[in-house]
Amino acid sequence: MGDHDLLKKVNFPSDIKKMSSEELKQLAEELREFIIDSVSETGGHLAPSLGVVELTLALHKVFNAPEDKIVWDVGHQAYVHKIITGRKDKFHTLRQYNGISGFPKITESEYDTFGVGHSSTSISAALGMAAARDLLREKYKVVAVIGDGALTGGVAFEGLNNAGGMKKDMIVILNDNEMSISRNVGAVSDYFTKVITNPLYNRIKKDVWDLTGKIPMGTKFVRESVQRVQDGIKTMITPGALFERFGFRYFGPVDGHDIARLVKVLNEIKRLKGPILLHIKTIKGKGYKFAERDATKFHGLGSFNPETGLSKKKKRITYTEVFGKTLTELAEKDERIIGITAAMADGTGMIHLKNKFKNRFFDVGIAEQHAVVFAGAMALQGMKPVVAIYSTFLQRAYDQVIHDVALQKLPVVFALDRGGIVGEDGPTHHGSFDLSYLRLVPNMVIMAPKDENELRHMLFTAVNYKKGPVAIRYPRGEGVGVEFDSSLNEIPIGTSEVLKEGKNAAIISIGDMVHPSMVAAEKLSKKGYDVAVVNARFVKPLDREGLISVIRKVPVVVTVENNSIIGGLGSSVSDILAEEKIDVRFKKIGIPDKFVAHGPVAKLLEDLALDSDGIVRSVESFINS
Ligand SMILES: Cc1ncc(C[n+]2csc(CCOP(=O)(O)OP(=O)(O)O)c2C)c(N)n1
Repeated sequence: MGDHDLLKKVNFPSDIKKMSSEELKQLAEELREFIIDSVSETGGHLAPSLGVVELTLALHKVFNAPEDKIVWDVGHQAYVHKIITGRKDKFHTLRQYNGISGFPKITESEYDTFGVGHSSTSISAALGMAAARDLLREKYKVVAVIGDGALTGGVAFEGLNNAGGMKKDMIVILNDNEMSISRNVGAVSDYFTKVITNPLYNRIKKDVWDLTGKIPMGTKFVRESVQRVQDGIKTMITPGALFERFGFRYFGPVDGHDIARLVKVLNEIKRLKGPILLHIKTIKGKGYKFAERDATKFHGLGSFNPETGLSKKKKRITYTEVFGKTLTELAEKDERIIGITAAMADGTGMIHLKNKFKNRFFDVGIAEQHAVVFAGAMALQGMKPVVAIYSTFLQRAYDQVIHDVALQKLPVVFALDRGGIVGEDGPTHHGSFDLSYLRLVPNMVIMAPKDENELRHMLFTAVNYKKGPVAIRYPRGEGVGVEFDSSLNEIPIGTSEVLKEGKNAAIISIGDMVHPSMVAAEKLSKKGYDVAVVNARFVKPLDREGLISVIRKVPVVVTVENNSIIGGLGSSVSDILAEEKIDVRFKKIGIPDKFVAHGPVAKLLEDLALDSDGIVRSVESFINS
């Protein structure tokens, strides 16, 4: 690693204001080394941040943050922003327990203008700021930075549409690297590629930029005429026609790694009125050969060896892999099974289906709402859609789950990966709410497997269930390490299983909490307590009869779930107790009514007393209270 002579001197944006283009270029290289080195230890979103080093420097040189507002979309690319806004010395704590967040966070820094983690919100947030600014007669600039992937999300278009109509002064920078996590999809992305690779466009691109990229001068009449001609030319031959129709003035595309050019262009457009869109072209993972070669792997990853780019090997198969492989296996036998992902083919394991049955795999872009409606319609027409969406991102499509799928009893399978605490990505990404938010939806079947083997049976059960939607939620990361059964069996809907009998207390547990509950019961038995353990398997329909018969045999019942304590498994068991007037001492263990910070999953679960020792403590003290 170099000496980082320039980076040493940089802590705040004021430190780069006077730097020349040459110095900024050098600083960009130093920043890349610094980030690669640090993220190889902490893990994180490497390739997105490497792609916007020059853009971030240019933005902070030209605009005056924190007065001017820079709004990052998703926020996974904001590492340079963090480093040069007072957090260089804490950067090694990125995503670590008690360390700085992997995403912009308003409580972390005044330079982080809006909390983010989920995609496609930046234009709406920037417009909200611009509207508030004007009402309060303030003067600052507002700049949203959105990726071409994030632009596939509907909310981004809602923001564009509203912004173009409101004509507020604001700038949207489109960071186009042709990648979402995998290659970007959809008509807008195709359109950019087609226009930009068009030979006519390429021949006159430079002249057009020179002609149209400057602020019109002269009298009002000249200005307006020039403007009209410019707009006409641009609409014909630049990729900006789309944005011009949305009421934005379009500039670009500009090489997003040419820092001198970026600074010049930003200085020019900064003074313009109305909604402006600047289109820049960047390379995801720029400057780190492994990330440039495989931007999907380096989009977000755990620790790795910076010399080789190799990640640490996982010990056991992950739930994601088991899901993806089982789905593909099922799809081999049933040609009506199709897979849908909202831009997460790799993250959800759908990639296995894509590799085998390309025409039965649908990447719809970062468009969870659309994914769910699309799946509903597919189901109605006789297909068996399996929609794999991370628990936290299905929140986006809640109304579609209710209105488009459940209300019509459509047999859509929701594979909810990353259910429960997810770790380093933190509160924007924990899947803390799904059991609760799905439980109140009529017609839903909700299950959660105790291990990777049960996940296979649940998926098999789900694709064969015809009466309505089924959600299977499972955690991030490695399975428990159990053997797989040789055949797949349907689990009767709404049945629990008693894993251990006991007379002092019963633990009713679900999903990834079943295994630690069993370990806790063993530890309790060494302390002289005879505790039963039930794997609830279903939150809906709950195994009413089965659970009542267990509950009636013990004086103490404890439910354990890696889900909000409000509205999940514990709440549904407590409903039964009230309805049946069962007199038993009852306690719910789960995620309390707060947003859980980031850190390693094991540590966070320990803090929440959701590890086996925590369960032992809770059960023992409750028995003795
Ligand atoms: C609602 C939602 N769905 C999915 C994701 C997961 N996700 C994070 S970044 C990303 C791709 C973003 O692509 P782009 O905006 O082009 O930025 P790039 O990483 O290419 O710089 C996805 C799908 C998310 N953050 N939010």
